[in-house]
Amino acid sequence: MKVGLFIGSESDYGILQEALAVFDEFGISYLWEITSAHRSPERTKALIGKFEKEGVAVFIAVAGKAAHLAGVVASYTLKPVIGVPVGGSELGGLDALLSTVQMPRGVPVASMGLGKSGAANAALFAVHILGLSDKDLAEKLSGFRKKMVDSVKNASQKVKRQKA
Ligand code: RP5
Repeated sequence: MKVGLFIGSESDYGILQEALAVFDEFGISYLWEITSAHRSPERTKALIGKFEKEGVAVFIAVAGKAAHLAGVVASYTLKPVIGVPVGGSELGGLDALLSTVQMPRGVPVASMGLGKSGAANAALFAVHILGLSDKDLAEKLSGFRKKMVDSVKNASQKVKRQKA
């Protein structure tokens, strides 16, 4: 099973990379394209169908400003859709956050937080979804969590040493 990712503009590429790095770490295949809910609506619709035919089980849509990409993707697919709002607009990303999260009842989007950590969390959330039907992946996730605990402990010890 693959993950399909869309970014609304070339300017979102730096955010996309955060998600791709997570998939590389977990050995998950993905497809990605630049397409916009507003600038290329027909292309967006066609790509959703193409990605589904190619085995995409979860979609991630990354967009800024009036960020309708995730919502539009959700309107064309029954696969789960995760939205990542992008900051940096004149409104500081609040526009993208609200556009992504405030979906009308009936067409859900799982909205993450803004920007790079939102993209990394979107990828991890996709791993959690895929892990429901893939034992090896679920074990990898468990290993990832254990490593995180170790890194928190190490940070605590390091800072205590430095401040002693
Ligand atoms: C959105 O508008 C894109 O997702 C991007 O985050 C934002 C700005 O796009 P550009 O003007 O940089 O192409 O559609």
